[in-house]
Amino acid sequence: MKKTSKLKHLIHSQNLEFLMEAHYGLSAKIVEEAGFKGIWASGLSMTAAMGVRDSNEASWTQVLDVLEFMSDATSIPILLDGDTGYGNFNNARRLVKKLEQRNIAGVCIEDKLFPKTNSFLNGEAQPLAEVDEFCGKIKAMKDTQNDDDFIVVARVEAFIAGWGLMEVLRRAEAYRQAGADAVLIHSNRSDMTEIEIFMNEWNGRHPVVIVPTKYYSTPTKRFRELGISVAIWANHNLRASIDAMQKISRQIYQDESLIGVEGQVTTLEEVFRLQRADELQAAEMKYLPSHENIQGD
Ligand code: SPV
Ligand code: MG
Repeated sequence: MKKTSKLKHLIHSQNLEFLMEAHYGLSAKIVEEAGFKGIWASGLSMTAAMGVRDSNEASWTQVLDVLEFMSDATSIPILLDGDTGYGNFNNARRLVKKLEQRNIAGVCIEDKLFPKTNSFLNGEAQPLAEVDEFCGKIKAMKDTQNDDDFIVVARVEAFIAGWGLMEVLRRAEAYRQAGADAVLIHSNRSDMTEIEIFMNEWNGRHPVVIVPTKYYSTPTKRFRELGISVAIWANHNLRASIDAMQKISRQIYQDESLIGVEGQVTTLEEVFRLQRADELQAAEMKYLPSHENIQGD
């Protein structure tokens, strides 16, 4: 099945489904091996891994380069966190074209202004896009896609910006009518109350995606009860790897030795396995001239 169709199935499945964050080829592969059916290419995580801020400091083509490695390394679909679409409708539709060329299954755009800032940084101070302008962007993206199953998710930032339920509903409905395949309702509260009141009013109109980073203590069964389609674990590979890298760097710095760490880190054999070194060895046997043949020339 095409990656786009796989993501479409996830979004329309009757069960709660999950996307797990990855931020480069290796982490994408690790997500697939863990059993996940899809990947969230997180803007926060990809930019943090590049050493820059989540404020469009990385150009969209630099993001595309990372995505290409992620896509090549995996067979499960990737949903790109496409920020605001990196400009107006024209930039966003060109993004769709380039994503399809790289076999990325879908993109999520948020109704903020370029350059954006992460929702958890001073969220209420962030201006939102005009609804009509954002709807035009969604339409342009849907009109541009070649593959009918390519997914566009519209992310509503009105709760984050402090606008309240009526504005969230107005925007979600407008984005649904503009052709978005799902709406992502974001909240920075530590409980799920905003999502709950939205789901009650929304009444199953269209698939809903959530990012429970801040309300992490809510049991997953509550997402199911509310009829959420997809939950995104948005940044946990990044955060786990930061912790691991900080610990190992500090220890090696202090010890000036590897004696104490060898047993704590992944073996080189595991690194080679993840890189599929065996496939290259087999290919060399098949395609490189053998030593005897070279000598015989
Ligand atoms: C991301 O992962 O970059 C997201 C989700 O956009 S959040 O950080 O919660 O805004
Ligand atoms: Mg983001």
